[in-house]
Amino acid sequence: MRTLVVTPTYNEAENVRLHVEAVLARPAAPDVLVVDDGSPDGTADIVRALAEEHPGRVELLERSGKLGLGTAYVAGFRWALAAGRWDVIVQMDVDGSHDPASIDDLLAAVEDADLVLGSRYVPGGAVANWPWSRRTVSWVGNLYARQVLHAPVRDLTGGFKAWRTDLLTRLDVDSFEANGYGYQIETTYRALQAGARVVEVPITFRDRERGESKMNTGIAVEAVSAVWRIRRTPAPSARPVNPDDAAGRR
Ligand SMILES: Nc1nc2c(ncn2[C@@H]2O[C@H](COP(=O)(O)OP(=O)(O)OP(=O)(O)O)[C@@H](O)[C@H]2O)c(=O)[nH]1
Ligand SMILES: [Mg+2]
Repeated sequence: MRTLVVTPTYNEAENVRLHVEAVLARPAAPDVLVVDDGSPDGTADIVRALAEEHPGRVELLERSGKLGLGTAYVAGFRWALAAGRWDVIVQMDVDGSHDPASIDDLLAAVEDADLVLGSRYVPGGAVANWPWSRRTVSWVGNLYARQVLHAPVRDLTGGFKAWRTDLLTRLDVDSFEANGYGYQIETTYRALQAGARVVEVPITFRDRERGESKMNTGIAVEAVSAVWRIRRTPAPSARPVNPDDAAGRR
């Protein structure tokens, strides 16, 4: 399966080279797309150098300013679907929290699934070196979202996932609205609504060791109300389609 790993970055100059080289070295030989939001620390320059070192395997999508993780993924997915070169798209963070070695497990599972979630909360999954405060927020947030949405998955807020590109096409990535943690919840929920085969594989999540976290209380609070909006919004296939919109988007 031809695979692309999409990673959004904002001020990740200390992490991006390590991440890209580790991804390229996986046995499946994935390509990499970095979606950078004009990082002032020169993250994009490092990606440009990597693209020269690995011709045809490293792509950079630049946006003008920090516009949020959710819209970065939408832009990256849209770009990848338009290019049409990949069967599977993996999304993951750049900061070492998602171990590139786990890409192998996600890809093995996506042979028989449409969406694979790297999951901290199934047997074998774990969270390493997170303070109890973040563990609690994550655990409670997951429980809350799972209950409100009646979603039969253990890790709804994780950001390490492998998508079959045909599922993303079916879901219409432009319909994704949430931006922070809500984005992870929304996209997995849309897949469930669409009847996709969603599978969880265990991962160990590690706290970042370099660079600064972009997570803040506002992002967590946004997710609390986002869950209710996500529940109210019908599945993409059930929404009326304006033919003009649809033509303009593709
Ligand atoms: N392009 C882009 N990337 C972002 C933005 N916000 C965060 N990211 C990236 O998204 C990924 C996750 O962000 P983090 O800051 O690690 O957030 P987190 O993993 O929830 O929080 P920590 O565990 O504290 O690191 C990282 O690769 C970030 O560089 C943004 O606004 N635009
Ligand atoms: Mg992180």
